[in-house]
Amino acid sequence: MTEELKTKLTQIEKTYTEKIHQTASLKNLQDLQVAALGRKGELTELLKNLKDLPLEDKKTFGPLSNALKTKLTTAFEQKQTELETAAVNEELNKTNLDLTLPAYTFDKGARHPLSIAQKRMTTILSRLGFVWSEGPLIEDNYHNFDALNIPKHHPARDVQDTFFIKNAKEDKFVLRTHTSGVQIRAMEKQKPPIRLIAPGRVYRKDDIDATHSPVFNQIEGLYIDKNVSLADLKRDLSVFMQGLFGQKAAVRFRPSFFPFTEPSVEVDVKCVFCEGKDAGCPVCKGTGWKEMLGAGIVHPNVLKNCGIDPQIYSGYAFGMGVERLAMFTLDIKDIRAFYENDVRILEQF
Ligand code: 2NL
Repeated sequence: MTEELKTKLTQIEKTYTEKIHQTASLKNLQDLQVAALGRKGELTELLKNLKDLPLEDKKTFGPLSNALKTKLTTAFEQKQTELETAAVNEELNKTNLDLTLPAYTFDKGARHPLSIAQKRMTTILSRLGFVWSEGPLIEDNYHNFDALNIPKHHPARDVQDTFFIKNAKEDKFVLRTHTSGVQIRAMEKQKPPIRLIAPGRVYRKDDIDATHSPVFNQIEGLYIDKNVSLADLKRDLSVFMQGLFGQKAAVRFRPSFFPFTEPSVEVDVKCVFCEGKDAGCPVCKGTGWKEMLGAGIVHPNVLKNCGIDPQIYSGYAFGMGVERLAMFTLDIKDIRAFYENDVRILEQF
């Protein structure tokens, strides 16, 4: 019995070592491995029978069989690596590939400078609690003009300033000239407090030049609550400008007029280049200030139009051009640079 086992072990070792050596295909090797070490493999079967042997024999054959198992496993692995390497090499020799050549380069995409500017602005505003809101680009006359207290004869409604959409018989749709319609809808639907921004594309029938484009981007903001005043507006816009331009940024209000706010203000920021110290500063033209946006306290008529009682609530609103601020902060002199998509310009940001 023990002699028989010994022969068997030697025979398994010899057969498989030889066969592994001779085999030239991975498939073949796999079959061999199954035949020797698989669930019903020769060596596996042998190991299963060990448990019926007398203790003394177990002591001899146990270690012997296990050593053989390890030896064969290693041999299979080595052969597999050898065959795989040979296969890859053969493939490479066929194809004339030169793996030492540098890899192909390819152009990476990047964010558009306008997207960068918009993101910077909206990120700061969202930290101040403003919620991003959107609405239709094609707006009805009511949400673009009437609800905003813009009178019927106002020049903004002129065909020279606004793109009207021919809609069957009625001429009551326009390409939105500002994103205010988004805020109007929010006030119609929500009860105050309301604190939102409406970033997006707007359209005006301007002739194209270095600072004008018929399509541009705006961010409007609206805050409605009890007791909202110009002081809140000034504080929030100061913090916003500090976020954009650094701690030294200061804002100043100048009186202005918009039909939808009363009082209305233009908001300037202290020139971040010369801080008002250079009479020849090309950025602020020596004035020390740079106009940034328009704002004001929401007109009571606008609140009424949206079902909000101006006796209980008040609010501020502001609007600014993304291109204008982007041109200022990125030092771009011509608005057309944003739309012509010349990669030599775009890749600089
Ligand atoms: C500017 C000025 C402004 C607003 C926009 C607004 C919106 C609602 C109610 C009241 Cl729903 N006001 N928006 C207010 C003041 C100024 O924009 O020069 N934009 C480029």
